[in-house]
Amino acid sequence: MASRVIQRNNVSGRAFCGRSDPVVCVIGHTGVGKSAFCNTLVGSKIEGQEEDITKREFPESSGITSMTNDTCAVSGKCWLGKKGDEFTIIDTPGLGDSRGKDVHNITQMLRTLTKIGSVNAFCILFNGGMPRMSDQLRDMLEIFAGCFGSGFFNNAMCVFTHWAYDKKSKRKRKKTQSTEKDRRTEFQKLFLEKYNVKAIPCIFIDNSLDDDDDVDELRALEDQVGIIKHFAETIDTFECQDILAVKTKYAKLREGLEKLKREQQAERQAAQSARSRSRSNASSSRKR
Ligand SMILES: Nc1nc2c(ncn2[C@@H]2O[C@H](COP(=O)(O)OP(=O)(O)O)[C@@H](O)[C@H]2O)c(=O)[nH]1
Ligand SMILES: [Mg+2]
Repeated sequence: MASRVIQRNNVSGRAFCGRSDPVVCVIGHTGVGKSAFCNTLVGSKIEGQEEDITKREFPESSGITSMTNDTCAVSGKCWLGKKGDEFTIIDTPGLGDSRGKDVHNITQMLRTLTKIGSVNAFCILFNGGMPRMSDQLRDMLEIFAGCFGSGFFNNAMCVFTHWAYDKKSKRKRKKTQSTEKDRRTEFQKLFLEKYNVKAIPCIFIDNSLDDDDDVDELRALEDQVGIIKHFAETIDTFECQDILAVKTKYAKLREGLEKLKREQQAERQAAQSARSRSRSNASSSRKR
């Protein structure tokens, strides 16, 4: 059994400052499989340690309500349960939250991301069985681009979950013209038209696989996860420290973001005065 070194961190603290490992942030609609995907990435499921999905490293939902209430980051030293280089995965609450907490969730997500400071890969998740760009996801992408700048899309990739690799599923997809190639063409066109993003990478994942599943299916999953890992390790890090503009149709969200922006400015001013204080202390001690 693969060994794992996972450390759950409280993202409201400063645990991540100065970190240099790749950071993967997972976003998308409630129920698309974000938490399950995080478990796939860390290998929580492959190990089969937690039969109860609500008790996995990233608790998954067994119904339509979201199990993920807070943006939550986990650092570890494994991909797919195999020991390797350090990385951090950020799971986020879903959009279209069944309890109507989208505005709160997005504000909290942006707050956490500005604290963490940088992200390598933003994985935008879709349910591969019925992928669609929901209004909530569209709004969220626009909010992210509005807050962090459209450069955020350079670090984005589309991940399609519920993508079974067994022969029957593959045959069915071929018949219904919903193969990997079809989805890729469709979504790359959509992202190009909507957000001017060229050739966004598209990945296909089956989160339900277990380590006693078919070898070819596990290999297909490994290949796809390998692409994400390579992307996160090689792409220029995206810095999300600065909230740029706060233009959104949600009044409450705008309020929260404006508060966040003021906090950032106050933090920057405090840091600047601390720097000038220490400079003047140093120069007066040199004179003495
Ligand atoms: N068969 C299958 N089930 C999945 C897959 N991804 C997620 N699920 C299941 O879908 C449900 C919702 O997943 P969850 O990760 O909680 O969704 P979230 O709200 O986006 O975090 C859970 O019961 C998962 O076990 C997948 O790729 N294949
Ligand atoms: Mg979740």
